This record gives sequence, C-alpha cells and structure tokens, in this order.
Amino acid sequence: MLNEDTALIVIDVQNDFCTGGALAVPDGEAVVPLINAMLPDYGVRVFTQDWHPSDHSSFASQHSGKQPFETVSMDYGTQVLWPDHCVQGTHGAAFHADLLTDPADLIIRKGFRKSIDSYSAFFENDQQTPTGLMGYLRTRNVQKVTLAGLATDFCVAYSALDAARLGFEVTVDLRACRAIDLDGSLTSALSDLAQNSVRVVT
Ligand code: VGL
Ligand code: ZN
Repeated sequence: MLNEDTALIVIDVQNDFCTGGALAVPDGEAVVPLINAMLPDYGVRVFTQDWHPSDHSSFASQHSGKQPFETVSMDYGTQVLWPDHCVQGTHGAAFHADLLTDPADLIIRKGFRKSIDSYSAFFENDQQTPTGLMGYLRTRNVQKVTLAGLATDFCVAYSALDAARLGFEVTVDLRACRAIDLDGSLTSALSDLAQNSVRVVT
C-alpha cells in the first residue's frame, strides 16, 4: 500500500454517467480500469453514489416549462436542471458493472433529499448540510485524499474544493476522471481547483 494515510474517494461511477446512461459523461466508463488499478494503493477507500428520489428537485421534469441543462434559482443558489438520473434502486444508479466495489470501506450516498442537490461528497449544495464523510475521514485519521470519477467539473470538483476547505491535502487524478463540460464548466472547475491548492495529476 503506497498511500497508507490517504483516502481514495471514487465519485459517482454509476451507469447513468456512462455511455447509454441518462446523463452520460463522454467516455465516462474509461475511468473504470484506471480506478480498479488505483484501489490497492490506498489505505482507505470510499465510493460515492448519486442517489435521488424519482421526484428530485434537480430534475428538469419537476419544473414545468424547463428543459434539461437550464437553470433555476433555489433557496441555496442557482441549480442546473438535469435529465432524471441516478434514481434510487434503478439500474442507472448502480455502480458500473466492471468497477471493483468490494474494496470499499465506505459507500456514501448523496442527493437523497428531494429539495436539495448534493454534488459534493462532503456537503449538500447549501454548502452546510454534511453527508458524514468529513467525520468518517477525520476519525480514521486520514490527512490526504485523492479523488477520481465522474464528473470532473461537478461532483469531483465540488468534492475536491470542500476537502481542501476542510484542511485535507487534496489531489485530483484527472486521468481517472471525465467531464460533462457544460458551457465552460470544465475550464472554470480546473481554475477553481488551482486557486484552492488542489493538486491535479494529468
Ligand atoms: C453529477 C450532475 C448531477 C455528478 C451528479 O456526479 O457530477 N452531475 N448529478
Ligand atoms: Zn445528480
């Protein structure tokens, strides 16, 4: 194990974010063999699952007259509206079949409250409601985290920025991430990471 005090956090490698899925990230499934190969090198392994009720407020289908990828204003700020995706218990919400999930110490689910989305593995989109991951990592004495998965510019970036804000030493392995890239979101996410001392591996 190369990184005994480091957690690998595998973000949302679920069928709906892979080819053929409801919110397919271009080439999303390409991360699977890379992540599988990374797992043995980390002392702590956490996987996340985007896990929405079927009437989740981030779905365009719940807002009359709105199309996917338009935005709405919520109490907690601007929210992008997505196609229905990662509905609890569906095939789309399941991990990609080739992802090795047995090594997971913890699987954390997020986005399960109807009225609020959660991109980050640490806090919901109000940036306040915790998922519990912070406490888990701190009580396991983790100092450093490496992130990989989907999508670079949403759940991976938000998770990395929260981890940095919480004082973890953060690396994003971009080789094992793929992006949605909506209206320049990838460029802006990469610049946010750089400005917040997140190390990026390419
Ligand atoms: C994600 C959009 C909506 C992600 C999740 O995993 O990056 N993006 N829900
Ligand atoms: Zn989602």
